[in-house]
Amino acid sequence: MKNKIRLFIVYNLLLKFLLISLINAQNIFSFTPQGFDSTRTNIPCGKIDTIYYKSKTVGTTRRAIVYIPPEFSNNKKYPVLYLLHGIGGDEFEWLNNAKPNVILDNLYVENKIKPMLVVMPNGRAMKDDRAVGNIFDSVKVQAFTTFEKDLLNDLIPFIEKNYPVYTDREHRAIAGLSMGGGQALNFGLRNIDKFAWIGAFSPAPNTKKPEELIPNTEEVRKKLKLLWISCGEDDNLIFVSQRTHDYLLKNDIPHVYYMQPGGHDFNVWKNDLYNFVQKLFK
Ligand code: FER
Repeated sequence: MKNKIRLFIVYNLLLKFLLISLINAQNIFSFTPQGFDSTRTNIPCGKIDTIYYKSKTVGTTRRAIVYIPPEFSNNKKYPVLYLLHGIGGDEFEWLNNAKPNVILDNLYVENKIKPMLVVMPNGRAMKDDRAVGNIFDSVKVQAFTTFEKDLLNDLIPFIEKNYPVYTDREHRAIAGLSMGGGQALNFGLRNIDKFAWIGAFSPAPNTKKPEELIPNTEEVRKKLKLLWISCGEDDNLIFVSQRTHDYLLKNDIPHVYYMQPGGHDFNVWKNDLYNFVQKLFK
């Protein structure tokens, strides 16, 4: 009899462990459900602002897109996600290809995200920042590096002056796709006093080499709230994610490493956005 009870307890514990693992795994590895990016009627909707800010870095007035969450109020304060585009994109790339406003509106109505502003800038910090001609031209690629200054010294101060947002690191996130993923890692990890949440979706070879990217392993281990690296399994750039992940593992730095089916495209990045924003500011 005693043995039977013992067996019963062990069996139950095992079952519980299995269920918890399954739920946890699903938390990270859940593919977008049907309708996640379909416009719903009769739900509160966010709004899209187009803003223009003076850039001392570039010497021009630059444009960015801002998603304002549903039920926005000037009497509240909001956290901010800075969401960056890829090498062939500009400030409209996310909006035109991923419907981030619809994805976030749907998550908000289901109580799955904190209300947040999403700022989508142009990460090619040069006078002519259009994605025309040879987008791999070294001057244009260099402009993705210059954007760190524009972001920190021009855009973030503009947002914080013109919107009711929190200004501490724990209420500021940076993420991006491909070149923007490299920027999110390079800028976020170098300015850990400014960003507590970092997401790299299929980061490109502009991502610094691991030793250069994270010389301060102890600080990163202690201070980061979320470090998210993901990539499509069939993406040619997967070596960038892999080498960064290996270094993080070796140095015991907690992070999400999310390999998903797919290539270098918006199916992957929409799935990233859907999952990443649910983890922010919580
Ligand atoms: C490269 C390959 C791809 C590179 C950048 C990319 C700077 C960027 C791709 C993208 O943003 O989609 O060698 O070098």
